[in-house]
Amino acid sequence: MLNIVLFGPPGAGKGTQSENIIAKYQLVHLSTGDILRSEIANGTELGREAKKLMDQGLLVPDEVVIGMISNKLDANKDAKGFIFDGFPRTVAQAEALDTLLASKDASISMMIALEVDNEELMKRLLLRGKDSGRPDDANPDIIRKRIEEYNNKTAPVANFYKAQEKFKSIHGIGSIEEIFGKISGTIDAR
Ligand code: B4P
Repeated sequence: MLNIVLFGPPGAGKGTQSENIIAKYQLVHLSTGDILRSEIANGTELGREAKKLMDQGLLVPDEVVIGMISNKLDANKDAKGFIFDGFPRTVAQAEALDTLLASKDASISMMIALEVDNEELMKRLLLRGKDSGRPDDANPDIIRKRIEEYNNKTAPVANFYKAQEKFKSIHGIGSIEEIFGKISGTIDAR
């Protein structure tokens, strides 16, 4: 199985590059952001609770996202592998993911981290906010809060995968094709 964690700050290109990775390697896409937005669109209780946090740029509680991922893994038993996009976002989520995968005799193959500076992140997210309808993209203060949450809670997840020698860093500025070329080179060299 090929199981990839795609990592990086908000706006680094995770969702964008996930589409390219799935098309080339036929992996199942598990984006916690997309799953949460679909819960919000369906007006579920989970979606209502998540929206309050997401609109402020805050992370949703670990147990909520871990439960969502567990359900998706169970629903895709025959998958060739998974791309985890926006998950794990805390060390507790990373530990839970290892446990979930071990119970299926599987493990993470690698973490690919997209490195992009704050100024470029702000530019990309405000641009997307013009037509995405995402309240968390429309306001610079909320974007700054998301970057702060990333630095405080998510950045330490890189050390978790460095300790397992699974961490691969990629410079995330340039054209989408150029960056995908570097990502697929890293995957193919495994
Ligand atoms: P996500 O949906 O994961 O959103 P994101 O961090 O903004 O990244 P995304 O993948 O959408 O953007 P991308 O970088 O591709 O999370 C949203 C919220 O959900 C979080 O703030 C949190 O509240 C909650 N959440 C999600 N997962 C959670 C978890 N595990 N635990 C707790 N809470 C969780 O792209 C951004 C823009 O850049 C796009 O417009 C794109 O076109 C552009 N772009 C991409 N590559 C580019 C390039 N090379 N050059 C120029 N522009 C580029």
